[in-house]
Amino acid sequence: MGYQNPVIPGFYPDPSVCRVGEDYYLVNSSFEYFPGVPIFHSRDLIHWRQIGHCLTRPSQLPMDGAASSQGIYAPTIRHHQGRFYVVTTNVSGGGHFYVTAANPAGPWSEPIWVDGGGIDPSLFFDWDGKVYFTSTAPDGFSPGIYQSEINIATGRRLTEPACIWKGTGGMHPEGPHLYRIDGIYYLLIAEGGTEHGHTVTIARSQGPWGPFVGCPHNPILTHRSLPSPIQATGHADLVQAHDGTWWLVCLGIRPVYYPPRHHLGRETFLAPVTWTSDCWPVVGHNGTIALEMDLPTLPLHPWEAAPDCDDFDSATLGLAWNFRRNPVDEDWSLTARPGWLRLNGPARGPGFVGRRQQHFDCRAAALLDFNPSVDGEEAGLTAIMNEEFHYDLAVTREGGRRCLIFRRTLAGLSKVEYCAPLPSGLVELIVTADRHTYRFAYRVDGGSPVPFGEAACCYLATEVAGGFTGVYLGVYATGNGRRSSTPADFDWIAYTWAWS
Ligand code: 6LW
Repeated sequence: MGYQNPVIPGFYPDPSVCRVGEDYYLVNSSFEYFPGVPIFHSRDLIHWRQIGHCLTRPSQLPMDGAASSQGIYAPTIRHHQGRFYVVTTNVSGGGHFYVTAANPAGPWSEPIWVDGGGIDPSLFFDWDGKVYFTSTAPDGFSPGIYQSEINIATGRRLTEPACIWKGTGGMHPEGPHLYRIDGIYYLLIAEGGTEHGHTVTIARSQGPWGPFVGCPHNPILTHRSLPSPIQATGHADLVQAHDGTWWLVCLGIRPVYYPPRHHLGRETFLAPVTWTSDCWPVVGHNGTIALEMDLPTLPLHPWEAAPDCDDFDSATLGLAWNFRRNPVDEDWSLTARPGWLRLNGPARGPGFVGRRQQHFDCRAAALLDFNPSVDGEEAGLTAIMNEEFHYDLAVTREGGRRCLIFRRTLAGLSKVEYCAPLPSGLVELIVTADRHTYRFAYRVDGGSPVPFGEAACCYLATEVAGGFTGVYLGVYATGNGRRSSTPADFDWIAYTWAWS
């Protein structure tokens, strides 16, 4: 009996969840990655399958010029009168907006914008038909949780933003969600910042505008100062299950080293919630959660495992595959060479297709057909946190010869550690990870893998590289200053893992 945390491993932060009947839907922030806001479906809050993205069109998600860890911040998903609403913030273009859909798998509408700054917007549909928009402080306002009544059809604020709670004194009051439970209004927020001081706090009131009184046992969830393998728990959302039990999703990290360093990003965790006799929530084990949660769950409903390998035989990329920012049509194709992913190395930064590294122990491999005709053209496999921090195993051309390179880029400083001539023909590029090390290798003509470089995971960690995301494993191509004259074709990409 029980389940393992995280319920969605890898870079899936700022989770928000809603229930429709016996179905649960969850969204995460996605920052500079495109498509944006992945959406998951579950029948038991434990097994989640991705069913799509909420932001699949540049008109919904313009990200030109978005820096790493900018773009889409925390979202909230709600369901009201037959429609789904996902509200979020594009900090690189436009600010707060929401999209709606009848089918959570999409298509989702064009954005409906809500003016005013701040981040972490949430929507609450009250019993009297009023709709409230809640977020962190708009620009120029003092820290706290602010709220307006809005016209849900237009996004127009009907009342000026008003501070409804400043929290318990932790820095960065954020991630607000308003609920009406047995006639009482509860306001759940995060405080302390999304690092090791992260906490979840809650307050309640007789009305949606307050005054809100804090829970006597705040913070109701925190791992700060605890010797737990889970740290930075915070940014949560509450949901009542179809059997009447209560649950909470939140983000957390799993550092591998000391001092704490995490490279998989902030992940989605699940905790049971019980209520005290005076109607305050108790999260998990008295305000903490564990990797193994040995307790009664909803009836389990596992999904069929996603395929380990994408052989690019379909007309669209699998849901796990993302671009960095808006893709440019001429940079990639699934039809130019049917059954292959073609990347036409752009002159600017690389054309990239990748997926989150979701497991400490995993292996990614890709079969590449690339015979560069101009020195400097490049295509390969990468483990990347951001443009300044990544490890690459790539085919390039130097001095008129095709060669294989292994390169580390840390703090923007790149060094080719190994370079060796590479005969023409297909080459399989491989990276194998454990908790501490990425080991790169290549294979030609079906031979045994040849080791070709290794690098420490910890130097791609958030504490070193910064930001809000997590490591991606992917393929790329670049002309390094001019568009490649030779396309890079990938026959398949495989990602396999061992739970750890
Ligand atoms: C998000 C804020 C936070 O907007 O980190 O963990 C920010 N919480 O609420 C980016 O994910």
